[in-house]
Amino acid sequence: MAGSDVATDASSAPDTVKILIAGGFGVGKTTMVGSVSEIVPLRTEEPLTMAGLGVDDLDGIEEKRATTVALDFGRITISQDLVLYLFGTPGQQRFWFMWNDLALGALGAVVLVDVRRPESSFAAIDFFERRGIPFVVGVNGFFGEHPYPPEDIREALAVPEHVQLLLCDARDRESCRDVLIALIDQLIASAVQA
Ligand SMILES: Nc1nc2c(ncn2[C@@H]2O[C@H](COP(=O)(O)OP(=O)(O)OP(=O)(O)O)[C@@H](O)[C@H]2O)c(=O)[nH]1
Ligand SMILES: [Mg+2]
Repeated sequence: MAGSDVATDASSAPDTVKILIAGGFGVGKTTMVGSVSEIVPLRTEEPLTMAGLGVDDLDGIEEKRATTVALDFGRITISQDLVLYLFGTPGQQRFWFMWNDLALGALGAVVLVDVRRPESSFAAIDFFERRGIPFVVGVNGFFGEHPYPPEDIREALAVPEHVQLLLCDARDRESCRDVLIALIDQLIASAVQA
């Protein structure tokens, strides 16, 4: 019967969880959402122009041509019971006012760090700590290299011991998926403890 089919479908629908992908300017947030999303991601990027000279610090990201002005949106199915909706934040300080709205209803976050410029993601760590939103730190190797041991980066960014810190590559789907799974594991562990 059609009616009972609908009831069955509703009861077996996966849980959906909102996750933020945050971090400093140009650390690879849009790239990460794009790598891992199983749908064509929604992007709100605008070109970087001469108007940003002296405002946008392109040191280390000289090839960067566009910047997120609102959000990225993607989706990944972790298991038949769990689907993550991913919201990438804008990285530039002039768009940070949007973070509060983007964070509404988020269960957790990935703070992405560019291994060459870790300090650019310090404000993101501070943002989630202050609000008590659980997060993990993903250290994007950028050129596939990880020159510093994770504990040095943890110390440099004062990441607490209970927060997982993982080395990753924002361009690599499996690597990004591992970071998200670490976040889910951390969320489940803290829910069990509560
Ligand atoms: N080589 C390399 N390039 C990367 C990597 N991640 C991102 N990029 C490039 O670096 C630039 C910045 O990446 P984005 O994904 O736009 O960074 P973002 O954090 O979304 O930037 P904003 O939204 O402007 O804050 C782009 O040109 C990417 O193609 C990486 O892991 N390795
Ligand atoms: Mg972006």
